[in-house]
Amino acid sequence: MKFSVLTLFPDMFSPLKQSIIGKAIEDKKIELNLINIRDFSKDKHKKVDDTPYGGGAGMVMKADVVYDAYEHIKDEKAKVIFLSPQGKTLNQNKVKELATEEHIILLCGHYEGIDERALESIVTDYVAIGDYVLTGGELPAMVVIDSVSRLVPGVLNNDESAQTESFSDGLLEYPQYTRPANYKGMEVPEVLLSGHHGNIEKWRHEKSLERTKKYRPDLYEKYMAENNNNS
Ligand code: 58G
Repeated sequence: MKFSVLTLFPDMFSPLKQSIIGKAIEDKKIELNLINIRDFSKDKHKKVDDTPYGGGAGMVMKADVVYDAYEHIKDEKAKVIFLSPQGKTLNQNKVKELATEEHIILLCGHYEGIDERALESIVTDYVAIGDYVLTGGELPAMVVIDSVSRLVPGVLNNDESAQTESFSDGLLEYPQYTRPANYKGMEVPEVLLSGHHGNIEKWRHEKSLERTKKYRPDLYEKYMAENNNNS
């Protein structure tokens, strides 16, 4: 899986060089191609933005500079995602769909956004990570890269965990425990020490339902309607 990022701030992506995603890049399970949009400014002052037509506050990224940066990495087969508060909110289903792509291009805006004509010519998908406004698309782009990368085979130690976890069945994850069995008087639930895999699975499913009902009643109702049961 290859990610190409068009950004004015390529250094903001250094956190991805840490931990699991960093290891996946080293192991060539994923590739991260950072393109500095400013390198495509033809202006002697490396200008990338200008004041908005019609007036108003702030600056707008210029269509020609953004388009020329895109042309440098152009790939007809790739999805081009613009991270924007106007996009469709990312969820685990969209993440799964993106994980089947070979090459994803992420376009990050800054200031008041990007000239609409550049967006119309290159963007295939508009994605938001939530209903709030940020100063740039870089943090959302990192969220997309992280969430999609962990579904790429070989990125997690345990590929099974990405499939059996929260949201794969529309429920929240069950609680986890590790040694010691008694921590400050708080015991690990007996069933988890029993070695009875059938009972453990049943207990975990009950806990998932209980948590989902308590913290995400919206997801709980959806699960109950889809699975048509009353447990
Ligand atoms: C309005 C405001 C239009 C993604 C800002 C365009 C990007 C939030 C998200 C922008 C973002 C999100 C400029 C800064 C996009 C541009 C960027 N804010 N919720 N801001 O995913």
